[in-house]
This record gives sequence, C-alpha cells and structure tokens, in this order.
Amino acid sequence: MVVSAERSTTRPYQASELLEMHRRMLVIRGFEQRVAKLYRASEVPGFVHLSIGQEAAAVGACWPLRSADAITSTHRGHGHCLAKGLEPLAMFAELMAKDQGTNRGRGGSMHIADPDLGIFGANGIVAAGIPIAAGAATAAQMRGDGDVVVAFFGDGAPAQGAFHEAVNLAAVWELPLILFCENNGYAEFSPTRTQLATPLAQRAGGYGIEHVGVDGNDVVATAAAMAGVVDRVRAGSGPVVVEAITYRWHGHYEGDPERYRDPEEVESWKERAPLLVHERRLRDSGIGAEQIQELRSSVAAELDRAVETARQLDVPAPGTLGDFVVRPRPTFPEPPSVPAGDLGIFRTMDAVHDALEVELAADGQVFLAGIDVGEGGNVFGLTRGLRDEFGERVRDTPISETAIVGLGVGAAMAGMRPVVEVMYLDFLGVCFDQLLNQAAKLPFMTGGAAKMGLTVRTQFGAGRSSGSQHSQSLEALLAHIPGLSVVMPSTPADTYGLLRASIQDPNPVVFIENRLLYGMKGPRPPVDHIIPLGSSVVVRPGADVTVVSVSRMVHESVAAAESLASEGISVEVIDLRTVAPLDLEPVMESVARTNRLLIAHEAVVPFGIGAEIAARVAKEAFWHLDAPIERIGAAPTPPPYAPALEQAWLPGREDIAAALRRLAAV
Ligand SMILES: Cc1ncc(C[n+]2csc(CCOP(=O)(O)OP(=O)(O)O)c2C)c(N)n1
Ligand SMILES: [Mg+2]
Repeated sequence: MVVSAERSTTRPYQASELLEMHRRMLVIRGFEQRVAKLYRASEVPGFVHLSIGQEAAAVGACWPLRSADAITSTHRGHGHCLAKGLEPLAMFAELMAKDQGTNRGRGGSMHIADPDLGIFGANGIVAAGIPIAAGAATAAQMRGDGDVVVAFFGDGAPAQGAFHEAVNLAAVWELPLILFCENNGYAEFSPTRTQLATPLAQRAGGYGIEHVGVDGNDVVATAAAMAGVVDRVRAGSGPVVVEAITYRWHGHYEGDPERYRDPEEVESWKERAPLLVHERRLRDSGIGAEQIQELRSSVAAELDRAVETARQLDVPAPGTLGDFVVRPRPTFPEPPSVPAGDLGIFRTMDAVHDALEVELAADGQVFLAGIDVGEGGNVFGLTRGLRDEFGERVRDTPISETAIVGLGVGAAMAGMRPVVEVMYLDFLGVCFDQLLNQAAKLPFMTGGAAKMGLTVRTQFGAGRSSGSQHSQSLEALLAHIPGLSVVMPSTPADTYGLLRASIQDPNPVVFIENRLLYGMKGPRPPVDHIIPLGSSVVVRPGADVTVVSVSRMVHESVAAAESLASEGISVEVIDLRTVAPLDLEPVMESVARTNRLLIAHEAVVPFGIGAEIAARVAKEAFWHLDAPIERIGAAPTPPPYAPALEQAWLPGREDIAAALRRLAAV
C-alpha cells in the first residue's frame, strides 16, 4: 500500500504530549485486550469488532479536536470513543450490558455514544454515520462556532450510497467535515481492491475535495496531518478526506476464523505496530524505559479496576424495557374548535407554509432542507419566500434523500430542530435506513442520550395517474417502527396545528400531507393554534355506525356519511389525525354506542393501519360489537397509471357508503 505525501505542517510535540499519545493508545489496546477476554468468558454478551493494531489512527485523528467537536464512528469504534474522551469504565459497563453503561445497556459495542462528549455514535450500519456527521457539521456551520466534525469510516464504506450522498452534500455546502478513512485493507473478509474500482484519493478528487494520505500506524504523523486539516476546516475550507493506512490484527469480529488472509501478512504488520513505532520515538526523545513501563502499569491497573467496578454494576431492570423509546411530549391543551371564517379562509398549502414560517421565526434552531425548498420554494410552492426571509436556514439540497434525512438526524442530535423534506412518500425506499435504524432507534440505543427533534415532511396522494412510484400511502410501514411518530392531517387548520406540534416535538416525526388536499380551503386558526400529537377527534357525530379514517379519506368518509343520512343511517366519523401515537379512546367510546366499526384508509388493506385498529377494538370493545369490523382501502396491487385501473384500485365514498350500509344492516 502506498502512503501518499503528508501535506500538513509537522510541529515538534513536547515529551509530555508524546507520552499522553502513548497513554491513550495503551488505554485503547488494554481496553480491547480485556474486551476480547470478557467476550470469550461471555461477560460481553454481544459480538465485538476490535481495532487492535489501529490505535494510532484513532488517537492521532482525535488529537487536535476540541471537546465541542463531534465524531461519528463505526462498528469498530472503541478506539474512536476512548480517543474522544470517553471513560473506559462507562464503556466496559456498556459492553457488559450494565444500566450505568454509556448507553444504559441499550446499545452495546456497535452503538457506543455520548453526545455530550461529541460522540454521535458508533454505528452498526456501514457508512450510516457519514450523513449523520454531515448533519452535525451543518449544525456547526449554522451556529458559526467554529466546531468541526470527524466522520470515521472503513475502506469498505465508500461503496455505500450513503457515503456518496453525504460527501457530495458536504462538498456542495462546504461543511466543516473531515472524512477520516481507516484503510485497514479489508472490508469484512474482502480485500479493498475487490470493493472499490478507484482509490479514495481519486474519488475525493471527483467531489472536488482535498485528500490527505497518512501513515495511520504513526500517531505523530496522523496527529500532525490532522492538525493541519482541522485548522483548514475550522477556517472554512470545506470538507477534506483523510486516509490513514493501517491494519487490524484481530479478525473482523472476535471468533472470525480469518481464512481470507495469510498469517504472515498479519505478522509483517505487527513489525509496524503503532505502539512500537511510538515507543521508539519516545526513547529517541529521551524518555526512559522505566517511565514507559510505569505508564504501561498504571494504565493496566486503571483498566483492571474499571473491569472490576463494571462487574459490580447492575443490569437494567426488565421493567424499564419501554424507557427511551418515545420522549415525553410537550403538553398542549386541545385547542377550541377553529372559528368558522372569523380570521378568513386559507388553503392546506398556506397552512404548511405558515406553520413553517411561524416555527422558523420562533426558534433559531429550526431549519428547513430538501430538494428545491430554498430558492425553488418547493415543487408545490409550499416554502416560497422562506429562503428570502430566513436565509441559510432554508436550504436546497442535492437529490440525495439519505443525506437529507441523515443530515436531519445529525443536526437533531446536535440539538437543532431540523425540518427536512422527502418529496414523495414513495421515496422512503431510498433513505429508509436513516429513518428505520437511525432516527427511530438512536434515542433508545443511546439510553435517551441522543436528542432527535427531527421532522420529516413528505406527501402522497392517488387519483391523478401519478403511477406506482408517486402515489402510495405507506404510513403503516412507518408506524410499525417503534420510536417514530406519524402524522396525517386532513384539514388546513389541523395541518397548521399539527405541523407546529411536530416541529416542537422532541421525537422523530414523519409528517405526511396529501397533495390532493393542498388546494382545500378551510377556516384560518389563530396564529398560536397548536394540536397535541395523538388526539383523534370526532368530526361528525352519529349513532348507528362508526367510521374511523385519516387524511383525505376522512372527507370521503364524511361524504359517505352525508349520503347515508338521507337513507336514515346515522354515521359517526372519527379523524385519527396521527397514526402514531394512535389515540383510540374516541373510537372505543364511539363503538360502545354504535356497536359497528368501519376503518377507511387510502393504503392497501393487507397489513394496513386498519389491521391494528381492528385487532385492538376487537380485543378491548369485543362485547360492544354487533357486527364484524370492516376495512376499506386500496386493492393489494401497486397504484396503477391508467385512470380506469386507478379508479378500480382507489377506495372512495361509494365503497365506504356500501360498507356502512352492510354494517348498518347487520
Ligand atoms: C449496510 C451494512 N451492510 C453490511 C454490513 C455487515 N458489515 C459489517 S462491517 C462490514 C465491513 C466493513 O468494512 P470496512 O468499512 O472496511 O470497516 P472495517 O471492518 O475494516 O473496520 C460489513 C460488510 C453492515 N453492518 N451494514
Ligand atoms: Mg476495512
């Protein structure tokens, strides 16, 4: 492997600094040697990836960082976290699944995090930390406090789309981000040459950003290279790729039989061991063997004590299983019903715009990002004018949904309140990891340490031949993920009140608009109108049958109810307004009176939210039911293009009316 020229200014380090570098590497080495033993003894229950042999890269990379600078790490992240300042005891405790661990025993080796120390998480998903780092860097850039962010990743990660999207975004926005690759020659069992067609240096060139190569087994060379890079990035140079050439001595994971590499190769790298290289330097600078031995002994004693202390700690109580999934929400009283027209009439699209404007004005931590939401004003004109009003807090992004949602995750962890836009609900397919594995799980996996006040706005809607990839109602997919909140308003006033509540909510919220409702008019509420998440509402009282619905289908349900009134059937319509949290109280109360329930949604019927509602009502209101629960939804096919097919697929007021008649007749 060729190590390209170091471009930094190397300054002589003082003996005390050289010793401190050595101490940090000894801590990492000693920590992981003990973890290997604890793992074999089953005291560490989950699998571990050790970075033994790579200590210099971690210590050198973090050497010039301030505590307010952030890092994101990888599945092989113990070294990064220790180098950034984490105490070994807290991490031993986490690996040993103790309640006092860094993540309260909810994360384990692959998820170590301490956002207060700027450690925005090791990550079990290859490359997922890089968009998150771009988000933390966006927060730093917006705050203008000179902080930088380092995204650690392995040589396998640049094959991931998340890498490309995040690096491109960082380059376009000139973010204070250092992309630190630990090139250890292998991605799992595969040599790097089988993973990437071009070297990382060439790829950095493709993004128009600087690449710095460094000997990752030499802590001083790495620290010096990073010092130069950090200075430039702090000063506003934009992102830089640093590639540290190194080698891992252990298998990909503990217990890896390592059939893919020659033991001689491992031995040859041991001759260039980071600790040996640095020890020679210590001796050359006049530090005696006894002093080095003393350091080694004191680190070993400290680590042994930490293991013993961690052993004595408590495991999490099973009764706390549900903790950290959803943060307590701010409480708002249910607002009085919106005065009919006193304050004028507005459209749903105005409601979106106005809620964003009010929240941007109220809280400097709120910002918007998405495709064409800035200069473009959003493809539906929803954010028009906000860029002029709020400048850099309203940003256009590249067409990179993983980077868009990931930057929201990282900025939310940094304490901001990002509102990012995914243009169409169907596009979840290209950024699902950031929602499923990052936004939804990080608060839990970090034992509540990760802030996640993120709002993802998106929209859907069928009936205008938008075809299979621009129509679908996918809320059930999202509501199935513990940790995510899912909001689906039906009226302009609710859109306004619920969007404001979503932005103020400390949990990740997916706010799903229906684009066929954008032009719908309704009474404008007072500016301070806000609706708590998880409050279903009876929008039309009735006595014979209950229909519960959400989003545009609420209006179809009301229309069906009106038409049945002339037939002498009295229908109660309930609007869920939020799918998660799901407030079924008004539904139970209603079914207790009507004894009949229909659930109507635009999503396909199988495994839709109707299944969940039906199961819960069947259990909790079984003795009130006089008829089987019915469901109306789309047919189980992708949304079709031809209007003749789409009409057959899409449920509407006639289908709802027919089902209500059937139920009323039982
Ligand atoms: C998205 C994803 N795909 C696959 C894996 C399984 N996996 C974990 S680590 C790894 C190899 C990563 O190699 P590299 O980036 O070079 O990091 P290293 O292990 O060498 O530190 C793979 C394939 C994963 N965790 N996430
Ligand atoms: Mg690797």
